[in-house]
Amino acid sequence: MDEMVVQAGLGDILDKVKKGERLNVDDGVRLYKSPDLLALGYLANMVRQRLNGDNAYFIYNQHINYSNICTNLCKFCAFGKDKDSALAYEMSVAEVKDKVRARLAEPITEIHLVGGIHPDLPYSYYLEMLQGIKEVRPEVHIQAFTCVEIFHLAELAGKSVADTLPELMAAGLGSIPGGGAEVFSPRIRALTCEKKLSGEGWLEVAKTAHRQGLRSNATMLYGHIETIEERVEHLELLRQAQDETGGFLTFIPLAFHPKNTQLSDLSRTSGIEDLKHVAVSRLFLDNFPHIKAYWVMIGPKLAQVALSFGADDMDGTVKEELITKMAGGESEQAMSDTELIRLIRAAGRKPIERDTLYNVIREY
Ligand code: V47
Repeated sequence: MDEMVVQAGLGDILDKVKKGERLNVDDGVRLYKSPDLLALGYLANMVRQRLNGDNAYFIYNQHINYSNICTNLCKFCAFGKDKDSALAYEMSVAEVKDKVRARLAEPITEIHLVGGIHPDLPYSYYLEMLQGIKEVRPEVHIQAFTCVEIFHLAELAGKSVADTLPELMAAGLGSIPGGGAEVFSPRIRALTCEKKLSGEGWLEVAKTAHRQGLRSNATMLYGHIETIEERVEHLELLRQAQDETGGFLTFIPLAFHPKNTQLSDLSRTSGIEDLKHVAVSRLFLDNFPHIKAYWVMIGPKLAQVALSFGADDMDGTVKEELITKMAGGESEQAMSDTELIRLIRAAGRKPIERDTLYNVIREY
């Protein structure tokens, strides 16, 4: 296998990986440019095995997208809608609580709660939504509001992000999901999501949260108009931030789905590209404990294969995720824990049910 990597022209990277040395930006670019998927997979799998052994994680979670009304209207997004659109919706706090109540019989440990940047919902709505979920399900961990939403909530509160986070935490916020990162490059943001919080702003919110003991995830939306160099720059900025705070739990590469978006003339990503992103992120983000293959976006079968290309986590049971569905995602909206366990076992890994912070709930 080592020979295969050398023949792919990646012998020097193999040496670094074996010695546990950090890869540089040029290495990252070369990995993305390499057509040799198996060589990348072999390298990334070596790192995954070192960090996570035979464990492959999943979580029993519930996604709730409380509103799709959004003032940003990013070109890559099919979920966000103008307030006046016939497709716009927003849930009342009572409706969100009903969603949680409806699944009380299931052993859900995490609620994943995200929406758009709503033009007029007040700050109190978000606090009451967190408190309301906790009333219905006191033990559940609420992973809510991307860094972009957190920044918006701080503006609504008329406070700094540092002063807003303790209020959200007191209301029930447990951690922050990885969305809204897109590609940090100002060029990509100007072309696809000019109204959105800058990459710098996103990183600052994440680091502020980490300094207060709040953990968060990170993502990259790939497969649209970004260059390879911009991808590596994005990973490099995440790695630097993680060096500073150590607060990121997992990185999730998100495959662009073009349907119903303003970039609908672009093609969907290929399986090769999806696996390559898992592998390169595992190799480059040496200080991230976990890499997630999000089955909703790349499909359960490819997410399973990704467990041999650097990923150690398949996310969870999900249900009712609308961001991918609106953009043409074809995966089922929910997966049973039995199915997740079956997929992980068939990949030769040990299924571990985890909580949001990667504490082990049950080993299979
Ligand atoms: O922020 C939007 C992306 C994100 C599209 O933290 C799109 O564990 C593909 O961040 N095609 C939301 N992606 C999803 C997300 C996430 C998902 C699962 C787990 C976690 C986690 C985070 O989806 C958005 C945006 O970056 N997105 N439109 C699209 N058309």
